[in-house]
Amino acid sequence: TPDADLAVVGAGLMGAATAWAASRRGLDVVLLEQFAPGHDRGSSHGSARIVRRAYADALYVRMTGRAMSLWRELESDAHVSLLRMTGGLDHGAGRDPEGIAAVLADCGVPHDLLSASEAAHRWPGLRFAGPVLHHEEAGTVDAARAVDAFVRRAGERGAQVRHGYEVRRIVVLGEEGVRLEGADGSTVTARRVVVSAGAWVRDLVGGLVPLPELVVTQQQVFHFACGDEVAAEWPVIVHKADLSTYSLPGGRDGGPGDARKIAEHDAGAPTTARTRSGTVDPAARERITAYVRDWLPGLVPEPFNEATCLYTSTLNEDFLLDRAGPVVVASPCSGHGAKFAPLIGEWTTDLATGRGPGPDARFSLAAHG
Ligand code: PYC
Repeated sequence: TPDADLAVVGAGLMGAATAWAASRRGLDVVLLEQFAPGHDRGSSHGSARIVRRAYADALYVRMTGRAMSLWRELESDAHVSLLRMTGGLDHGAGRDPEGIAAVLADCGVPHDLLSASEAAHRWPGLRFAGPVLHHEEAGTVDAARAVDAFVRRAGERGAQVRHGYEVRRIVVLGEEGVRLEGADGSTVTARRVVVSAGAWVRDLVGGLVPLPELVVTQQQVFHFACGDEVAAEWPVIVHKADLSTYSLPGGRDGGPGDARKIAEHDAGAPTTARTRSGTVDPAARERITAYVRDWLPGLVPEPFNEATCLYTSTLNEDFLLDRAGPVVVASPCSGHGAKFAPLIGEWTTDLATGRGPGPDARFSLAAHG
């Protein structure tokens, strides 16, 4: 008999959420992570990620609703506070606030459209040009604490959690499941495996699953101190004009929230998990500093901290969630998956067990061609 019903490779947000969902359904789970808890080598470190309902796509809007309820379930299950609701703003012609408003209206998500001057009056220290979409059901989730909460509650339900365990190879054993071969020479067997390894996904399953083209990029984030306490209360913001940016309350990763984390969404440099530099490009720092002076003049205009992280993206930024034999591929989340983590955990468990609604067909291997 296998060592576990389900092995999960990678204990970032998606793997941790899978271990939580699967252990809540009574599965015998082993969660394997190559690095130490809280490591900063992947995509799930730091305190702040955006949660929001605003998408120009009804599928994602509906998913945000289910994810939001599941975040609340995790908070109550783990007795921790993870969400900080600030409201959200979307603006800039490239973001199409009116188009998103129409989708939110169809999906029954409360929102309002403000003129640039109404928004500037309501949030002093921010600048706007053109209509601004505001919705209340947005804010941040503390990613690092969320991973801890998922893993702790999975462990308390019997999941084996092994940090510092590097899976070198996954061998499919047909109907019997999989054998995972560790760098230390040991093996783990399981009926199914969920591979939620972010930027390491191709190394692990490239030979087993027909993966579509995936691009790993090193993203660069900057922290700016709030010039006054009003800025600490600003909503999360997604802005697409000359640059495509997001900004949210959040201090130096893990630190207090009296600062803003600001970054470009689409300016990451292609890299790999093993060769990334881990250092910020000075040109990116200059672009964001100029952007802050222009659009967020209420902040102290020089970053006091900076960091890098990885995105692993599909070409159209739809998630990749599917199963080939006993192997479930969880995500690449294309830089916008954090807010959906507990829902993705449900879906990967559905895929592994063959029970439950599972993800939309848009996230299948076939849909990604
Ligand atoms: O999806 O809101 C988002 C997001 C923010 C930063 C990266 N993705």
